[in-house]
Amino acid sequence: MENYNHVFHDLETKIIELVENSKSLEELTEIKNKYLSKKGEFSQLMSKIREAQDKKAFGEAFNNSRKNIEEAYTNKFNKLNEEKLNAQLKAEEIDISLPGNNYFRGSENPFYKVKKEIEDIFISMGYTVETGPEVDLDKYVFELLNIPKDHPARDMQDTLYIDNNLLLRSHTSSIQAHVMEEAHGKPIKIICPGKTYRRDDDDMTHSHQFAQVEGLVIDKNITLGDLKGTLELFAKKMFSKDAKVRFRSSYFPFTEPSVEVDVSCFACHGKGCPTCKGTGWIEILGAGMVHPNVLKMSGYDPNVYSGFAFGVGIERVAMLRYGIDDIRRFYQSDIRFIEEFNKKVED
Ligand code: FA5
Repeated sequence: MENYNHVFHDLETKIIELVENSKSLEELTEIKNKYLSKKGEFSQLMSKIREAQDKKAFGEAFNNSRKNIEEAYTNKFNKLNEEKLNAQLKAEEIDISLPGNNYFRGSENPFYKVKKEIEDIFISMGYTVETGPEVDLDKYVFELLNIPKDHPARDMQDTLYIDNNLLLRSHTSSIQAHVMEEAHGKPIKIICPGKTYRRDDDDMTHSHQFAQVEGLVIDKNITLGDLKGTLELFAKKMFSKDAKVRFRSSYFPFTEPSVEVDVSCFACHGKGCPTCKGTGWIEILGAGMVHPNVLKMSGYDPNVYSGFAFGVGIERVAMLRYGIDDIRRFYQSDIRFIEEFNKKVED
């Protein structure tokens, strides 16, 4: 049997060399098209079979040579394909060792936390929340609350006037006057949180701008006992079962009788210190039974209806609740103070 390997040897060697040296799949395809396609150089060698004496041996030599080339081609194809895939994977690699982005988490000012807590306590007792204007008419801030013009009680809550009749409200009791007017003699059970303004000298427990929550209940058979029970429950829920509460008789033109409610000082536990001005107590609340004149002015018959009202300073409650020593810290926007406070709450 004749040996025809020499017919294919040179081209086979050349093609295998080209295949092995090719750098990309595209280059490999070009080689395939040029040499191995039907009309390619290598395939054309088959036409020489016509001249071969031993056609079977020629065919076998052709097939062997083609097999060698195909083997080299497949190996290279797989290798290049793998390289391409690896390169792609590398390009898309996510480096999980990189540090993540740090986002700054804001903290809520303790003032707002306490405002919400106060609201929650009273809502759980069946109160609804009302608001009113910060700039209000003299009628609502004073007149309807039994503080006529020239009444000396106006001096206690001196404030900023826009004109003779319009002023920054000095207490949230003005909201109660609005609500009573609109209720047209119907029972009321509300709290009214909001900002208030006074010509007060700023110190550790006083600010010229602060916030109060007003409470008002009007119905038949409301007594001082209801007021006392409500405020005691509030103080115990807000502070602790151990918080001491003191009721002192007091005077407000819009309540009769009137009381001041003090809570024992958080800083000295009643011994006396600068925070409580040496008294051992911090005033948080003014309260009393709604004055018959106030009921009458807003259309309630004092012989049928009675009610109680109270006004609590939100910052004072927050100071007690979280042991904050100076009221001015609430307004200074010092992020270190707020963050410190948040840690304290979470611990
Ligand atoms: C009043 O403002 C009354 N309207 C409260 C009231 C309502 C009494 C209904 C009766 C019936 P007083 O001036 O005491 O009362 O203020 C109430 C509370 O607000 C005080 O107990 C205190 O907690 C807070 N407060 C008063 N002045 C300041 C101030 N300058 N800075 C911070 N908190 C204050």
